[in-house]
Amino acid sequence: MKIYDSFGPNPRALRMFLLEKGVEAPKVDVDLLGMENRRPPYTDRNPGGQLPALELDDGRVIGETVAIFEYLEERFPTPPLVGSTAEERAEARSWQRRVELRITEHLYNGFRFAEGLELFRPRLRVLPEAADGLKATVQDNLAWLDPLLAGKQWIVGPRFTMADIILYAALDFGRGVGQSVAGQLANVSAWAHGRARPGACTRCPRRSGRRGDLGGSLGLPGLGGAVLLELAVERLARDAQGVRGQRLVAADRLQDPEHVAPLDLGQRHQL
Ligand SMILES: N[C@@H](CCC(=O)N[C@@H](CS)C(=O)NCC(=O)O)C(=O)O
Repeated sequence: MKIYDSFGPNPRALRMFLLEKGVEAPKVDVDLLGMENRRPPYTDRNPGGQLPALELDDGRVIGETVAIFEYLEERFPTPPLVGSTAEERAEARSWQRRVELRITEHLYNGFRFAEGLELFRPRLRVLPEAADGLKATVQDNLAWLDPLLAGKQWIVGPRFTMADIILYAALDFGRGVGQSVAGQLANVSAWAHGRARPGACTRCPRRSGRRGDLGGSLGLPGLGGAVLLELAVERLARDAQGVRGQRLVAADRLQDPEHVAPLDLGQRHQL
């Protein structure tokens, strides 16, 4: 098994999923900025032309983050991140659909059609005129989600699932591109900051130096400096941590498996 990896929230979500499962797999870095993902040989393997992808030992390549999650869940059922019964799986899948169809897809397109415009113009049809509406839709649907999270530890309820990982990766990305969660959404904020569980984050080092202004100095007008910095920091952290980081996380999880919260996840995984 081999992961085609890059910066960006979807590959990050897969790395988190693997860490939660305690599964290690070799990673091949694909140059997303250089559009390696949009041409052969990558598109021969994954015609969707996006990341991540999972190559199986028999050479087949699975694209689409959720399809990869579902495959990994079947191969490595413990701990369950979809569910261990038909009912649990159905619950997690219905929340995954809601989260993606109502929130994360609009958030990503809002970015692609605005701050990411020049990066995405050569890749797909961009609709700059839709960006503001998409970003507003994200906020509308976060406002819809907010009361539904009241009194809940995780999106599904008592169980941490792929829906938490998917939403967390998107909202943390959103923070870096001007699509933060509105402060008045107390339940979403509490969930995103791990405050849903008192003390969940007390042991977690804060990531620093994530914000800044690299401006257009890297020759990518339209891609905000904050995004570039975020991507650079993410890559550096990933490269620096590598397998050692994964082992530390796995050891930490074993000692204290209860203390895992979404933001905690991002920080503890250094991803
Ligand atoms: N529907 C895909 C979306 C994946 C996606 O948007 N990946 C981004 C990285 S986070 C990507 O490949 N962007 C570069 C591009 O689209 O060319 C999935 O769920 O896996």
